[in-house]
Amino acid sequence: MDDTLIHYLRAMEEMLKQIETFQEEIRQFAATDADALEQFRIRFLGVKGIIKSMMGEMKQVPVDQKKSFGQVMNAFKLLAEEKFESEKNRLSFGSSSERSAIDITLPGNPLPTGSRHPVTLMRNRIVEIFQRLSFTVAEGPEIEDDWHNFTALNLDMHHPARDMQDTFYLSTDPAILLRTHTSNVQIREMERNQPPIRIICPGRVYRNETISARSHCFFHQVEGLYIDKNVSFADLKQTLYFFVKEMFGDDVKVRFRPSYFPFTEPSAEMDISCMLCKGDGCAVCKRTGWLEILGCGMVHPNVLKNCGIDPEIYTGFAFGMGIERPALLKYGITDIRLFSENDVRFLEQFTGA
Ligand code: 2NL
Repeated sequence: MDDTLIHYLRAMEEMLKQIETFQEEIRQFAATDADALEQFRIRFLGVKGIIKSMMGEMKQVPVDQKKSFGQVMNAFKLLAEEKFESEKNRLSFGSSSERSAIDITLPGNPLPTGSRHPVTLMRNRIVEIFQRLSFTVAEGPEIEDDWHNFTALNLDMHHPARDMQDTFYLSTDPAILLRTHTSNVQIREMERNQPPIRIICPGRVYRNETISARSHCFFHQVEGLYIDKNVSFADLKQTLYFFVKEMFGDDVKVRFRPSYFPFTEPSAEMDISCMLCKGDGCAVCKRTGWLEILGCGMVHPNVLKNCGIDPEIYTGFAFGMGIERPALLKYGITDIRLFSENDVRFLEQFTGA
């Protein structure tokens, strides 16, 4: 036997003993926590670990011994790998309560919450201001009869608002139509109740108009009605001034213009100074410095009579405003059709009040 062979065999023997010791260590290993497990991995399976460095000895092993040395090393490696996996599983799924697969202290996955429609946001703002003045919300049908939409409101048979081109009538029964304003709700409330009546009526209304960036065949409105003894035009002005200041801020200027509606007498329209150009004149206010926001007036005595309320005892005011127009202004939207297209990319842009 030559010296090299003896030297080699001694080295091999030494190595096998070592492996046996390590194998015993591995069999007995039980990780107390993730740190201990990581230390185990680095010690045996790491790039500079025991197994890697022993594998490095391969090149010194004579060719005819390589196979059996390889088998020993593979068994050693497999043992370490299996121990690592089983300890890892035991730590994650162990019965001990602090070793849970689910870390309950982590924040949860966020749920998409959605957002309110800009028309809803604008409607809520309007309604909330009037609720502070003790108005309560009233609702009614969108499919209405001729009486509640037109006749009770003092619109005679020849009024242009009754024209087929403005109103959607049911083809099977022209006495039934899609309401053109939410005044039908106020008529129904007055028919059912005696004053005091103080209501705000938001809702969807329909007009047979050509659809464009500025107008649609359906849109939303808020109408208000206040009937009691001694309700005056001063009450009307004060209520609407309060509303405008709350809605558009203290700096806004207000303008009252005489107007005409068949259901109010006298009638007026209210303008506010354009908030975009501060009254200087721009494209939005058509260079006038003013924006029309609502129509109003003292409820016509004929309307009160039509609903069974005595105009000799009671007076009241009413007003109506669109929701889409101020929403376009507030959010800088240039096409009214976006409101009804239900494109999430559009809808998810609106937040807050
Ligand atoms: C406008 C104008 C207005 C009314 C609506 C009303 C309702 C009843 C009786 C009397 Cl039951 N009036 N509503 C009054 C004046 C104007 O709306 O420009 N709306 C967008």
